[in-house]
Amino acid sequence: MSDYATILVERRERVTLITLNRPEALNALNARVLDDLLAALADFDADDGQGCAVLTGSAKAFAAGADIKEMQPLDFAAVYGRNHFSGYERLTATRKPIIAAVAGYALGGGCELAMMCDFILAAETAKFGQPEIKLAVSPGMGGSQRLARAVGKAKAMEMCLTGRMMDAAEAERAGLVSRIVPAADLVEEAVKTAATIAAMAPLAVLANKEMVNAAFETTLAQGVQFERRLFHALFATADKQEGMAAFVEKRPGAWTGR
Ligand code: CO8
Repeated sequence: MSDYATILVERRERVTLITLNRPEALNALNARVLDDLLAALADFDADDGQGCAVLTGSAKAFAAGADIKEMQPLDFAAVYGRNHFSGYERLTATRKPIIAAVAGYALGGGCELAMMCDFILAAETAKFGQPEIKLAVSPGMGGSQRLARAVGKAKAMEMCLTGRMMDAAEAERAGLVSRIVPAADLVEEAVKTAATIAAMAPLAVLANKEMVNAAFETTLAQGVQFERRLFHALFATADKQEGMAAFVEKRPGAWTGR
């Protein structure tokens, strides 16, 4: 457990479980949530004992968006002048993987936060949406870009222009979530998946995350070249020697992270 005001942080062996904890506001994202998340993820990334994180909310809401009551008094000068909400982008600099475990509402900034994670596991109760247009604004934390990349232009455009929500089944069909699990099992299943990742050789985990992310930033030829360079680089690690020896000797690998 932790001293954060808006999140709970728990270490389960090599998995860090972060739970958004503003039940009075359906986990709406305010400035304090951002500070807490940045601090918790920086600790997680720096801790050699931790291999994968899970970010979750409550049964009712992963997060119902940016905190509308905090945004209400702000004008253009306030948000543009301070580059409001740009801090959330810093979460994507986390080098180890983060799984979003989404039950209930993931709306606006909540949907955007889930999409900043490396993949999304959804409970059958999950509902995703970018309803900002109903407030006469728009996504502001990457939603228009990441949703379009995740589900394609047609669905992303319809969701941003109408504010309609996508349920878990549609989100899985569209490729927004990796899979759907029963709501009662969501956190345990996400932690189990995170433990599987955290049990892999740490440098290979970083490299795999980095190369999949490169697919969204490069041409195909550049991405394939980047992948091959990282693949070659992994042959310089002690864990590669161990991993292949362990396979041949029919035993589990014992990683050193070197
Ligand atoms: N911000 C602040 N408080 C919220 C938010 C929110 N986003 N969502 C819910 N709450 C509060 C409610 O005000 C309510 O508080 P109170 O009891 O004090 O009135 C409490 O949480 C419970 O909510 P409801 O009573 O509304 O619960 P319902 O079950 O009736 O409805 C909904 C659930 C449908 C999720 C409803 O709460 C809702 O529509 N919420 C707002 C959803 C939304 O519009 N999200 C987008 C916000 S804008 C955004 O995210 C922009 C991101 C980019 C910002 C970039 C800035 C530059």
